[in-house]
This record gives sequence, C-alpha cells and structure tokens, in this order.
Amino acid sequence: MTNKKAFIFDLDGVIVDTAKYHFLAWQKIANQLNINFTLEDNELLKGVSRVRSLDIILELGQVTASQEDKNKWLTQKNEEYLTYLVDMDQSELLPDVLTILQFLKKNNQPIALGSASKNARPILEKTGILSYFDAIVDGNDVTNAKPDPEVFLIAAQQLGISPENAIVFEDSVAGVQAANVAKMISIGIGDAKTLHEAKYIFEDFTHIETRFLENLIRK
Ligand code: B16
Ligand code: MG
Repeated sequence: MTNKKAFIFDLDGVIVDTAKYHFLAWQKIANQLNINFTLEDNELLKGVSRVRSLDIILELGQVTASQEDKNKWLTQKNEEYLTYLVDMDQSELLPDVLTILQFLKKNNQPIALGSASKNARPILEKTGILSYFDAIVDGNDVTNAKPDPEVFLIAAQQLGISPENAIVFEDSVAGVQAANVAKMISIGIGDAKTLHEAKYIFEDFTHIETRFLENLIRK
C-alpha cells in the first residue's frame, strides 16, 4: 500500500471519553448558579467550544451575566476539569483506538488530531499516544468552531494531503458536518441515528475491520 491518506481524529468521544469529566466540571458551575444541568443537557455541549458551552448552560438557566463573570466561570470550569485529568493514563483510551493508530502507523499513513479542546496535548501525552500524531490542531489553533471545517482543513494542510483524501473520525453532529463541508470522508463513531449525516458509521472502533481501513487507503 503506497497511497497516503490523512486520517484525522476528533478527541473527546473518539479517542477518550472526557465528556463525563466536562459534565462534572460544568455541573459544579451550574449548581453555583442554581441552574439545573442534566446529563441529557450535556449532550448539547459535545464538540462545542468552552465559551459556547457556557453560553448554552446560561441559556438553559435563563441567566444573563457580565463578560467578567463569564471569564471567571470559564477559568473555574477549566481548573475543575483539569483535576480530573491528573490521574489519566492509557487505560482511558476508548476500545481499539491504539490498535487503529498502530495499524495506520505501520502502513505509513499520516495522522492528525482535529479537536475543539484546548487541553488536547496533555490528554494525548497522558494517554501515551502523542507520538502517533504528525499534526495536532486544537481549540488553540482555530477561530471558527465546528461545523465550520477550519480545524480539519488546517489538519489536512499540515499533513500535506488534499481534503478529498482526508478521513475524519467524529462523534459529534457538528464535527460530521464540518468534515462533509470540507469534502472529506466522514466516519461517525457512535449512535447511527444521531450521526446519520456521516458517510460511514460505527458504534466504536472495535467494529472497524482492517479490511475497511485498507480499502480507504487504496481508494
Ligand atoms: P476544552 P472535541 C470538545 O472536544 C468537547 O467535545 C467539548 O465538550 C468541549 O467543550 C470542547 O472540546 C472544549 O474543550 O474546555 O478542553 O477546551 O470533541 O472537539 O475533541
Ligand atoms: Mg468529540
């Protein structure tokens, strides 16, 4: 196999399940503000930037706030979130993530991260997979959030691969839409109903066979 494709991975919900930690950290802020914030509400925040996440929570509670207060809560939320990352290690990788990364590396395929998170690097380091990534594009590098394709376009560009030859693994609807807008091959990881706009959908990486990846590379 000599063809090269860009394989771009989202982080939260694809590589690790950090949504549970985001939830606990946001819930602390919501409690402080007397806003009822449930696990179901947390679904609205997947793939969404930190700033937009706070706005969604404030909208849920019909709370208006000054920019100063918002900044304070954003800092507080991140400090709380970071406490959950302290003990993170390779055991937090979602099933078969490592197998897929190893397969792609063995086949000389360029790999990038395309995430909204500003905490992406420490998470890749702690889970021991940083060295697999040829490019890392995260919330620190983009101005437009998904469904804008910016994060994936920059990732493909950094890998030196054209968008049509890029493959994106995503767990959020906005992320799948961003990949589609970029004219990349979108692969939804998660619920088929929710991610129906994706070109291919798998419940998780354990359902992706080597043959499927080989075909993607050959195309
Ligand atoms: P941070 P992804 C996203 O990551 C999360 O899904 C989303 O819930 C979070 O608000 C966002 O990162 C920002 O994260 O506060 O760490 O900068 O799914 O795009 O990898
Ligand atoms: Mg995600």
